[in-house]
Amino acid sequence: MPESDSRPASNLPPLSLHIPEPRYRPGDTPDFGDIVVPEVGATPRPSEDSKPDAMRDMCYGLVRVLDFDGQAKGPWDPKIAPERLRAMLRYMMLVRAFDDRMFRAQRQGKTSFYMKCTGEEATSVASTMALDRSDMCFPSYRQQGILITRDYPLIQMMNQIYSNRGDHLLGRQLPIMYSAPEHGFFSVSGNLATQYPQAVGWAMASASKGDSRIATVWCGEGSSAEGDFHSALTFATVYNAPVIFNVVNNQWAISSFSGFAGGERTTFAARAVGYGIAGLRIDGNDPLAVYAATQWAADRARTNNGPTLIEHFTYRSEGHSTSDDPSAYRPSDEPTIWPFGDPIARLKQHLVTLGEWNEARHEAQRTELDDLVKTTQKQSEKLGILGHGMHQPFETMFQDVFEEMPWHLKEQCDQMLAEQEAKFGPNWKPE
Ligand SMILES: Cc1ncc(C[n+]2csc(CCOP(=O)(O)OP(=O)(O)O)c2C)c(N)n1
Repeated sequence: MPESDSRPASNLPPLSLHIPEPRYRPGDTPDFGDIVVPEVGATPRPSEDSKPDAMRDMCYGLVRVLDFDGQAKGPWDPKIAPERLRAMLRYMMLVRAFDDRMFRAQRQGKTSFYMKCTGEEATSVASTMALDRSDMCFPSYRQQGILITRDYPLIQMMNQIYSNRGDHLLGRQLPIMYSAPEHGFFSVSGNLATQYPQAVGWAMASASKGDSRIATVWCGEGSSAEGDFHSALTFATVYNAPVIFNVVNNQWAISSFSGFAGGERTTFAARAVGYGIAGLRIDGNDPLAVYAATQWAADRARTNNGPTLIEHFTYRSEGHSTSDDPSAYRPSDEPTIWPFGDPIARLKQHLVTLGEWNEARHEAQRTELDDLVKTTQKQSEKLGILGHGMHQPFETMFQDVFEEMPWHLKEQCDQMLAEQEAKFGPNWKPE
């Protein structure tokens, strides 16, 4: 043994590896009593040009505006007019109605796949409402609320989910991987966190062109463990990019609890500290806190004060996707005992407390939105559902791989068309 390695190891304790384990498994009685819930109004609101190191405490606290009695309080209260609060409630309810309907469509075999965002509606709807329409959003697959808040046609979302004749992505993408750049909604990619550095690049381009638009990007807490997350934060801090990073900490990444992404030792907002980026940790089930934090970060970015990372502390109430059964890895009552409640119920209660809403209006709106979703679904289904033909001409499969089709793709396309003709005849078209 070389001299330098000769330290006697005999009386050192054996090393051991820590394997994170969620506290509660199916059959256990979960208890979230130890989650620190600061008083509403107790968290100060620093100015939008604060230095990131003055924001340190914000990364470990929790910005809250709505208390559990439905009152808005404190320096973060964005003081939104009732009309706009009702619009926010309507969008969140529409997202939920849409999710419920599309989930059912998958169970009926009309589409291959769907993902809901139940319980997380505020993290996309309220933040989108705090942005300008021309700001660019880089979503993960769980921010359908952005499209809905920007009044994107529901039928186009459904056509994409059904990969039908009306699908403007021509059936090339997995259901829910929407793309609507003209609505400020960047194409959803299946590869987690790739949108993070892309959003920063977009924000850098905006700044380098002297534009006034900013970028916002979302990922889950699980995805924050990807290398792209690090690249994005590094580029953003180096170039002071006008970007808002949203980490939706819904506690779960499929069956992995947040501890596997580093959540046992620190908060996700605290990742901002090491990069010299402003960090905010907020109650993600409080639509007013989401709105206020986004507005703060947008003002900061727009005035060249740099990027912000917002951790939305929330809970994924349902399965990860239609392919997931959460009862296999967590207690079934966890979503209902989550201490921050439901974002829709909380905004509803706030409006009722203000005297701007009531039970009858709520029920009427729910019925109206269910009907809207149902009617739109019928229209979309006329353009095709799963298993009822291919709906898109086969040759579209070869288009847009490159801007211009190279010779070898043309050759493959011609070969396919010749086989199609031999099999189905010259006038055949997909249903
Ligand atoms: C690079 C990459 N790794 C793994 C996957 C498989 N995958 C899809 S979703 C997911 C969990 C992501 O969890 P989180 O980021 O917390 O977001 P959530 O689904 O909770 O919204 C995983 C591992 C993937 N799509 N891409």
